Amino acid sequence: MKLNDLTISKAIIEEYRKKLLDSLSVDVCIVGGGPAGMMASYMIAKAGYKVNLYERKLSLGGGMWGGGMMFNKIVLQEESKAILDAFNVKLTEYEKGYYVADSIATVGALAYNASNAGVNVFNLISVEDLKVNRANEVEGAVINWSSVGLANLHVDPITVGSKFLIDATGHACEVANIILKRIGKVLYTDNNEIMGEGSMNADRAESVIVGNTKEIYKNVYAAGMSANAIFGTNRMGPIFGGMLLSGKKAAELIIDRLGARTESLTVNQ
Ligand code: 48H
Repeated sequence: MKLNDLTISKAIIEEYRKKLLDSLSVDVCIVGGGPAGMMASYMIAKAGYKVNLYERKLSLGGGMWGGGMMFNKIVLQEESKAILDAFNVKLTEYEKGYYVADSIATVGALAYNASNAGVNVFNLISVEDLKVNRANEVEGAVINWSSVGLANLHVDPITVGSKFLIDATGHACEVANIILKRIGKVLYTDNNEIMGEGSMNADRAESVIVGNTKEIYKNVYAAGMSANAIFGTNRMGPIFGGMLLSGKKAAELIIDRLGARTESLTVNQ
């Protein structure tokens, strides 16, 4: 077959344009495509809702690729085994209750299943601000190409509307920071601010992360490492079960409010 370069260009532009227009007003915007964000997006899409996943970098995966100190293996505990099994990620039981997975395979499985489930994935796009109405309610995300920020260009962003947002930005808890900057000290924490993450303690951190996965401001939820940072609890190091369970919990809370039953975790073949 003789290939036409212009058809290739047209195919990319038209298909991306469709995706962009289809994602201007959605049920949920997720900021951050690490393990927590990918997991939440998968569950929300599987439940039949429209969800956008924004990732600043070229690739999804956040801090998962590098395992611990660039040794590309991750540890997962018993409670998260069912999720990895559902995604067909190979696990080795290192010691009773401690499972080891290949970080590359795990990121790949999460990204593949999220995209296949119908998540509108936007890599290379940063959420730089929030859409806030006169009643100080968050109504969506303000997005721009990450390259605009990297090149320090003065280019205005555009806006996307959503009923709910998830801060899955990891240690930086960027959505919570934007709320503090734009709206004030209104977070649903003890001091209404970001309480800051505590020292490394896997046992403590993983035992509280699902509980910390909750609404941080009206219609805005925290998932993953940002949840522990916002509520002032520990970091956990290279154990990733809590990230997946937290993403799942955030999705369940939002699906509940959107008014549907959560589909059981299934993997698209
Ligand atoms: C678009 C953004 C923006 C933005 C950030 O860091 P992540 O992997 O986050 P989690 O919570 O899914 O997983 C945390 C885990 O990776 C980790 O760091 C652990 C377990 N640490 C323990 C420890 O002790 O250190 O992913 C967040 C993603 C990244 O890919 C960012 O690029 C992206 O969010 N991001 N994307 N717009 N404003 N801010």
